[in-house]
Amino acid sequence: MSKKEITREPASASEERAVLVALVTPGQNERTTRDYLDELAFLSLTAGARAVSRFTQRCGGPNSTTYVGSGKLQEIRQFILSEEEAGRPVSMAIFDDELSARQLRNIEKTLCVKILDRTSLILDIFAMRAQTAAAKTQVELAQYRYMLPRLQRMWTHLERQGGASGSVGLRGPGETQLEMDRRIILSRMSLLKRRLSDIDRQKSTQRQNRGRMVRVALVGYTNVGKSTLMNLLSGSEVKAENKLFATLDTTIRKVVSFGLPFLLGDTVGFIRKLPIDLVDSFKSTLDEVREADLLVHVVDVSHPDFEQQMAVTQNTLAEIGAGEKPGIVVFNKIDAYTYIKKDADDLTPREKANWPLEELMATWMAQTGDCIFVSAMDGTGIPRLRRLLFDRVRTLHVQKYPYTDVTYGFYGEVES
Ligand SMILES: Nc1nc2c(ncn2[C@@H]2O[C@H](COP(=O)(O)OP(=O)(O)OP(=O)(O)O)[C@@H](O)[C@H]2O)c(=O)[nH]1
Ligand SMILES: [Mg+2]
Repeated sequence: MSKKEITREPASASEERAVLVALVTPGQNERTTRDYLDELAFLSLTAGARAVSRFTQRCGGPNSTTYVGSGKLQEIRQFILSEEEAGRPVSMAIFDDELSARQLRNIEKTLCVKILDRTSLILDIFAMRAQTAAAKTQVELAQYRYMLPRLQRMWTHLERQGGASGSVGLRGPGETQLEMDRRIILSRMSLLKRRLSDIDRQKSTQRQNRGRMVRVALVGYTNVGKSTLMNLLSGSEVKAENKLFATLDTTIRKVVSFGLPFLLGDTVGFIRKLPIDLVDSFKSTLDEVREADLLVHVVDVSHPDFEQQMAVTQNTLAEIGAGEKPGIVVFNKIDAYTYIKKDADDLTPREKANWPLEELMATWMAQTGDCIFVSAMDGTGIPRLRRLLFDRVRTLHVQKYPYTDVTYGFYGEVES
């Protein structure tokens, strides 16, 4: 069984139009696929392309040559052709999972539009967002890492031509070109790695020179409000917007809470299906997380999948070796929390989507003491968050710098 949903929304002149493709498999049910596609649509919008149609296919797993079955691929092709005829050209197809060189080659041949997958789309956004030398170098390295195993597809047509005509001369350049490309990329990659290790060294010296202060890092899924909280707590002006991966570079600010100074860092957000290779490329950015004394895990409680987003964040933290760090959980955006109220005579089992905020709060509070519910938007709970942070930072400070004489200033009244 397959399903096609078409949303015809007007695209602005400069905006590209895209179709999205995903699978429903035994390990990924229809609802999860829909959520992934919602996120993919948001990612593509962030990159500058409006998703005009979604194609899903129910199957045992991705087809090794074309990802979806050939019938589905034809259906997508028909849609692209009909849009073209109607004067609304679709310029790309975005697949929700990482595609192999072979899949890319075959799909491209059939659909004749640009083919992207989740990873290359994320890389594209990263490239757009990178500001500092460190971020730019990291993105370029990640792009080459992605490109290298897929290089061949660009040259197979030349090799095939050569093979068909039996012309060694034609096949030769194809292979040589491929070899050359590989060599150029590999040497560029080692240059980038060297550059990154220089940057790492500089950063680590900078970190050592930061003085005797506890280091706190804001971590969490992308778009949950980390930068907004950073601005609120530190009085800085880090860019915060309703786009994925607004922050790519780590920003560190000194915050003085009730007289006690500490360092607060804003970091790159995490996302589902982010290949570990890519996470690896962002080592410099993630060092801030790895070396923090306390992690503030920010969660967008108004997002229907916030629990899954929390799990993704925890897994990513574990992958980078920061899974065991002390932390607090900040459930943000409580102003936007909504639930479906059930009628008294509705006897169907109640789900989490039907929980009022108070119930959700009580459940999480019972599970973990170190959590707090706030709204960075309207300021609810922020004084309590400051107080909780202060308490945790003070404890860590005393442990880390037992002989430092810290005179704590004003403790202040904390609103409840
Ligand atoms: N309703 C509501 N929106 C919020 C709240 N906090 C942040 N936002 C909005 O959420 C969006 C994302 O906020 P950011 O602070 O950029 O989120 P981030 O976690 O830094 O995102 P990335 O850097 O992209 O990973 C922005 O449009 C904010 O205005 C809140 O408490 N309530
Ligand atoms: Mg941010």
